[in-house]
Amino acid sequence: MRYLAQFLTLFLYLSMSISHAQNYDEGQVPHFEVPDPLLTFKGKKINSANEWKTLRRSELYQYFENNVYGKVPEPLTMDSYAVVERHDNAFNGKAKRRQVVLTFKKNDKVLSFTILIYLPKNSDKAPLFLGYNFYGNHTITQDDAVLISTAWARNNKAFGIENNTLTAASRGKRTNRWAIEKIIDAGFGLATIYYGEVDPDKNDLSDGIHSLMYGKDQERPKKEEWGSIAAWAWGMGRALDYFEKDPEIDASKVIAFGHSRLGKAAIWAGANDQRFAAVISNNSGCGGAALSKRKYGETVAAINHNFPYWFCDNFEQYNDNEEALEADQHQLLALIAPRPLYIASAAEDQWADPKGEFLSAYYTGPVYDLFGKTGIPSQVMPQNNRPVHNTVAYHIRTGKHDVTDYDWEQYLKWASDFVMNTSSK
Ligand code: GTR
Repeated sequence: MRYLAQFLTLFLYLSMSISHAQNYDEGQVPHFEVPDPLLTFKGKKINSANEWKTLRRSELYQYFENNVYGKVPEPLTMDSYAVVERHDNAFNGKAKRRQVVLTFKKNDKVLSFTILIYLPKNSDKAPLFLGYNFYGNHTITQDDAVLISTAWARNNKAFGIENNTLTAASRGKRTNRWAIEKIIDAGFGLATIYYGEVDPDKNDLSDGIHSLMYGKDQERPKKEEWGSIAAWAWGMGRALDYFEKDPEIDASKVIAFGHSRLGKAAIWAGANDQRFAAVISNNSGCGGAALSKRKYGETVAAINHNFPYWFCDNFEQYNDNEEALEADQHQLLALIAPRPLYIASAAEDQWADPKGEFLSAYYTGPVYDLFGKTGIPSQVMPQNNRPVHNTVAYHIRTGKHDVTDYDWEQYLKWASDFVMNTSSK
């Protein structure tokens, strides 16, 4: 009896660890059929851009909304905004700086977040990149005037963050990820928000923007309702609402940008809101650009296990069950069409499955074709540091999971060609 019990425990342990083991061997990637973006769930073939827009796009959008990211329970518009700080000579006179607080109210609750904006001095109405940061607006620059968030933050010894509180000790700690001067020199603005002000990145959905939408005694979203990624995506849309009111910003040229989990949020923001002119996903991986059905690196089960609050509860039905997904992430990316889309990977970031990110960008091709736009021309991955720039763009650079100057140089060149000069592309 005792042996039987021991055997059963061992068996259970092994089968659990096998099912959660991460695969990094291309030979072990399961064979699967890539779901056709141009075939409706009922089997109708889509033949035109108009059919895509009216028949297919909405059913795919709803699929991702109900099964992956979760629905926003109700629309909520900004109650007010205030430009709390402004200066016209930031970055040695190159840039204008604005800090704008947006406030939301519902059910006797209030939420505010602060957008830090740098705009090129010589532009009347600037295109801009909008992207969240991980540790507060003040970490992206040495600029002393940048306000320090009071929202909850993850402790980080190297950044001097203790007691979940941000202080001046972390000022400028993430300048390496934000090529602000290059962005300004290329004629773009940059807007950033500390994501923890919209929804703290912890396993607790009773706080952040979620809390404004609950009924009496409710503490969790329903199973088809939003997790944190959808909350962050929602915040990007609200920032865009503000940009539409700001005469210094060209709201028709706002590029949603994000790295990693915030790359997942940027893609979902671009899918939700077709006012975003373009989307850039930097190393977004599982639940972002990477194909889930490849089960390479991070899997659906792994991400739901480690971050159970990022997606809606319905997503859990696909743990170790990617076969059951009726749509994969290339179809999420296709929701960005016909707008410019850039997917970037890093060679050492195998957890994010660079090949799965590449193929996902590649498989958007038929949808971009319908609009006469050019996607990724070949199914063969480009070499490291050899970007492919079309309306759909891709690069894999050498190095780790990160955002580097190299990445920004590519984004700026591509955005100048494909977001600013749209006539010929
Ligand atoms: C990892 C997570 C990834 C990615 C990354 C990040 O731990 O597994 O999906 O989002 O965090 O955001 O840096």
